Amino acid sequence: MNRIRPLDVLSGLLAFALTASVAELVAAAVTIVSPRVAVGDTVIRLAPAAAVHFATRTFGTNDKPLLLAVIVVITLGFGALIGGLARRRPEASVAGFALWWAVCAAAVWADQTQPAAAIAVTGVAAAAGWGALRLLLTRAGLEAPAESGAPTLPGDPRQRTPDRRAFLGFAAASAGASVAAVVGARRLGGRDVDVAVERQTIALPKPKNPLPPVASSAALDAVTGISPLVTPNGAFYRIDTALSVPRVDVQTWRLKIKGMVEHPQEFTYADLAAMDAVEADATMTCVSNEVGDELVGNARWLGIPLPALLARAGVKPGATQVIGRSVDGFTVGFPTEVALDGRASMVALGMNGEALPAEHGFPARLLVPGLYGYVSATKWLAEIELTTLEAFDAYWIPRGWAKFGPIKTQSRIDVPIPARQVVPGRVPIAGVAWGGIRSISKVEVRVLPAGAKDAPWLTARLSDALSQSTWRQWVVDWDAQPGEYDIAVRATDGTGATQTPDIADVAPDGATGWHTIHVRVKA
Ligand SMILES: Nc1nc2c(c(=O)[nH]1)N[C@H]1C(S)=C(S)[C@@H](COP(=O)(O)O)O[C@H]1N2
Ligand SMILES: [Mo]
Repeated sequence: MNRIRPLDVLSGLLAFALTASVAELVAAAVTIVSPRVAVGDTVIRLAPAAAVHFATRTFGTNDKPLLLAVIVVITLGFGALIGGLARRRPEASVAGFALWWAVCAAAVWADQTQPAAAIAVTGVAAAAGWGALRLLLTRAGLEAPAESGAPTLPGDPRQRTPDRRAFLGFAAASAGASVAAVVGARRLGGRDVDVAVERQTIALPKPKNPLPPVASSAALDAVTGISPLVTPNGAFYRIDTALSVPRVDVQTWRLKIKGMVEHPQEFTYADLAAMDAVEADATMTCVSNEVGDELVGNARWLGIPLPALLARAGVKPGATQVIGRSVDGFTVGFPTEVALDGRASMVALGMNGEALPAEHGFPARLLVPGLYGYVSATKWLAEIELTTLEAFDAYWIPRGWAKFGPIKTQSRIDVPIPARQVVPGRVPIAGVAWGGIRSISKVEVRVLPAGAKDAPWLTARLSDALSQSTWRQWVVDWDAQPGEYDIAVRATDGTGATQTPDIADVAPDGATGWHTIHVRVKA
């Protein structure tokens, strides 16, 4: 019983093939570097410079593919070895997969400094391969036929001889799964796109209506702790369902306009950039923003007006809904009439003077001022589809959120910070307030001493309204005396409607209530 059985060798090879391909697929799905590539990078990094030079000279630009091919061959050879040993030394198979896991996880980790993803992705792949090996070995005859002693009876579990049919079935399934995983990994595509480079090299269109730079006199940015009037891109909140940020290749990216239109359209990035672009200041916020929370930001957007794009396509009568679909399948939907009512709806390409950051939808996203993001702001936009309101519910609608999502008027206190003690004296109470496309006409603050029933509402000083669709900063100078206070804020929008004190949960259509904080002023 010392001979190595070919079926075991084949099992090991197939199991490691599965491990390697599952690793490719999962890595592509979460857009981290594939273990194969990471190991290749590590080899290149660790190899003596002379060896790298030799390889490049000898194999030319094929050195990388060759290295990757060598890694595959070594992996499969290692698998064959482990398979051959597994029957007599079951611990060898565990050790083999553990070794593969350790090497690949370390290489991915070193490449991307994402330890959790590195360990998880390679761990899943190793587990899949190990499971496959167990299944295959069982079909190849897990128990050795009894060598000595009493002859086994038919039906004795030890009498398992290879069940070649079952083995072949499992072997084919394993090989098929490997091929499917590799194909899937390829199709997930875009893996090698470096958005950072694309963003730098892309030419943003020049706006037809360049807005003047935001004057420092327009803002209350000097108030310590207040949200800046324009949120820097790096500080802009991020909300999406994407497990990892889609990396879109702007060269192959297309924006389609389809559905109930006379002339379906397909634009390249260059096509869009050649159209008349506009700038608009708009505040965006998430329907799941709790009262006083931070899922809100204000930016200067640059893009192609949605009405112009829809006019090119020719919206058919009865097309009451616009759907925005992203490269990863996420959808939003909003009424066509909202897109055309004069607000600055656009396919945005730029944010605060830069190409959209990857996290915020590079290369293009929808922006519809006055609507919550979940019904309007598709990032990594791939398609605009015209349909009816009845025919389609976008991503979040069946999940318990309202079909229509106009932004509710809200205000937030940024300072003072409740957890910190306040020193007596002049203390600014300040924050931001927003009202969808209705702007903000007034913000009031009430400082209620502990135990008091009522206190006057103090009118806050406001920053300029950059547009009807942006938030305004506000500040009240408070002469803080020792004691405890509940400070509340309420905003009135441009229509004269004041925020309701009634508390509503974020679901289904946005939170209401006055943001109130409790502060202690030192004695
Ligand atoms: N592709 C895609 N776009 C999306 C989402 C998403 O999950 N996927 N989430 C939306 C939601 S709920 C909000 S609030 C905004 C947030 O945009 P931001 O991350 O740029 O702030 O994006 C919207 N666009
Ligand atoms: Mo959202």
